Amino acid sequence: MLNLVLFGPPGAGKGTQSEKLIEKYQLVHLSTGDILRSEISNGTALGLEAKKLMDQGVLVPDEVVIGMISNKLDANKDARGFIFDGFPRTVAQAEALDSLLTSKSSAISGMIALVVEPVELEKRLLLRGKDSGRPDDANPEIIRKRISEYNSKTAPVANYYKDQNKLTSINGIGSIDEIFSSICAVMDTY
Ligand code: B4P
Repeated sequence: MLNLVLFGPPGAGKGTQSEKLIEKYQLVHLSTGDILRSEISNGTALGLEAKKLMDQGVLVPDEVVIGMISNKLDANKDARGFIFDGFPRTVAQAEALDSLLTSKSSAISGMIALVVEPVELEKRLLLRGKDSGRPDDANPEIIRKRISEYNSKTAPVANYYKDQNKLTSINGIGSIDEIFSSICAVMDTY
């Protein structure tokens, strides 16, 4: 199985690159952001709770997203592998993911981290906010809150994988196709 963690701050291009990667490598795309937004649009209890937090730019509790990922792994038993996009976002989530995969005799193949500086992130998210309808993209203060959540809670996840010799960082600035080629060069070593 090929299991990739695609990592980076909000707006780094994780969702954008995942779309291209699943097509090329025939993997299942698991985006916790997308799963949460689908809970919100379906008006579930989980979605209502998550919306309050997401609209403020803060993370949803670990147990909620870990449960969602566990369900998705069970529902895709025949997958060739997974792209984890926006997950894990805390060290506790990374530890839980390792346990889930170990229990299925699998493991993370590697983490690819997209490196983009905050000024560019804010620019991209505000641009997307103009027509995405996402409340968390529309307001510069909320975007800054998301970047600060990333710096305090999510950035340490990179060290978790670095310690396992599984981290590769890639420049996330440039054309979407250039970045995709750099990611594929790493994918092909797995
Ligand atoms: P996500 O949905 O994961 O939101 P994101 O980080 O903003 O997405 P992404 O990084 O994929 O955006 P992309 O680059 O594709 O999370 C939203 C919220 O959900 C979080 O704040 C949190 O509250 C909650 N949540 C999700 N997962 C969680 C978890 N595991 N634990 C707890 N809470 C969780 O796109 C950005 C824009 O840049 C796009 O418009 C794109 O077109 C553009 N772009 C992409 N590549 C570009 C390039 N090379 N050049 C120029 N523009 C580019």
